[in-house]
Amino acid sequence: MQETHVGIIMGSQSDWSTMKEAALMLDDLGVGYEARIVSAHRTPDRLWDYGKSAVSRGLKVIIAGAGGAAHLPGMMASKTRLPVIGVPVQTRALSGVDSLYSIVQMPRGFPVATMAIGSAGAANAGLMAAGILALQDPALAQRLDAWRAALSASIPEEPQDD
Ligand code: RP5
Repeated sequence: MQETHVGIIMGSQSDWSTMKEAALMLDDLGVGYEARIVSAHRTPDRLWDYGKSAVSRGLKVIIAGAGGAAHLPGMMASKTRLPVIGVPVQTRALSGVDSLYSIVQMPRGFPVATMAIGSAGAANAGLMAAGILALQDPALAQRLDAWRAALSASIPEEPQDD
């Protein structure tokens, strides 16, 4: 059975359609993960417990997605020394710029590796987590190299008419 090395957390059920992109990427690359709803505002005790136990439970990277006043990635980074990759979820009111600004402007000492807004950011978060784990996992490094090569090979040299 795959060990669970990545924690995918999100502020709400409504974030899952975005954060699923990270999960699908990890599925493709054969990386074990768990997905949990952990809200900085609605379930602060859950956030606290998750951050406190992350290292001892064997997690190595946390991907945290949230929208709007997106405090989850930063709060998680303040609670664990594990690398935290932040995904700004696209909001309706401000198109995710609010999420991006909330996540990216961390004070010195508590970094969050902030991805692009929305599903591309979530997919890249999966790739980033895999890249971190691949530093210590040669088989995963090979799978990641193969994934990247396949993506490159799929890009045609010349544009086609629609
Ligand atoms: C944030 O508020 C969540 O991360 C979500 O992106 C946003 C809206 O949440 P819901 O009202 O859809 O539950 O905490």
